[in-house]
Amino acid sequence: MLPAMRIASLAASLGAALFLCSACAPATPAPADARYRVTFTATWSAETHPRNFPSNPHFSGLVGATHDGDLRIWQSGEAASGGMELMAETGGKDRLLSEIDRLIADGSAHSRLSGGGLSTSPSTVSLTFDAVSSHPFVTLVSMLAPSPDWFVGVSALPLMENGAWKARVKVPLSVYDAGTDDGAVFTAANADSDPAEPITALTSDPDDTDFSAGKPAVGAFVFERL
Ligand SMILES: [Ca+2]
Ligand SMILES: [Ca+2]
Repeated sequence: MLPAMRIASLAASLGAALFLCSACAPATPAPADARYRVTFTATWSAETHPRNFPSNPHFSGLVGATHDGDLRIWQSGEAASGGMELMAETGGKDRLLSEIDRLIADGSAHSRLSGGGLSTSPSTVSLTFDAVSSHPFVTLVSMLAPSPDWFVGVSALPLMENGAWKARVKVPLSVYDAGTDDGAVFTAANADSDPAEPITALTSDPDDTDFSAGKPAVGAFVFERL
């Protein structure tokens, strides 16, 4: 082999080695933890939802968790957990937070989210939380009140995309029926569903409420990276 060819060959080998080396290098390091603020803006009013609009519209305290991509704390089409039932029927957070604490102990959830509610609607409230790249999904719910078992929320919303934290995510809020109480109107007396039905987007008799397949929306969550 002529020296010039040998050099060229060596250079090609080196180039290939460098290419391979960079290809084999660990992926871009996971981004650092992120801090988010979620703002819950409720627009639900007698103007947006006139049918039987209640005299004391409000939303219960925000409750949820950050978690991995496999966990579903609630999901349309699946049965509500005991904690989700209590949240959707009374706004109580304790049982759901206990369930979340167990999920944290198991490793599928990372941190609990617990914040204020809205004493009236329309109005707004916000909550700040930290997220880690190993658990970049968020689930967050609030009871629509008064109501039998109706709630708003997100389930396993991804805060990362292509390995980077999202700067802003806006989610319009449909209304879900937890499937755990048979009441048909906002102020219905307790009527435990036996057996319970799956969680569904709320479709109501038009004489009872304006909701069909969970819409019109009653507000939005806006997640913003701080
Ligand atoms: Ca129901
Ligand atoms: Ca019930």
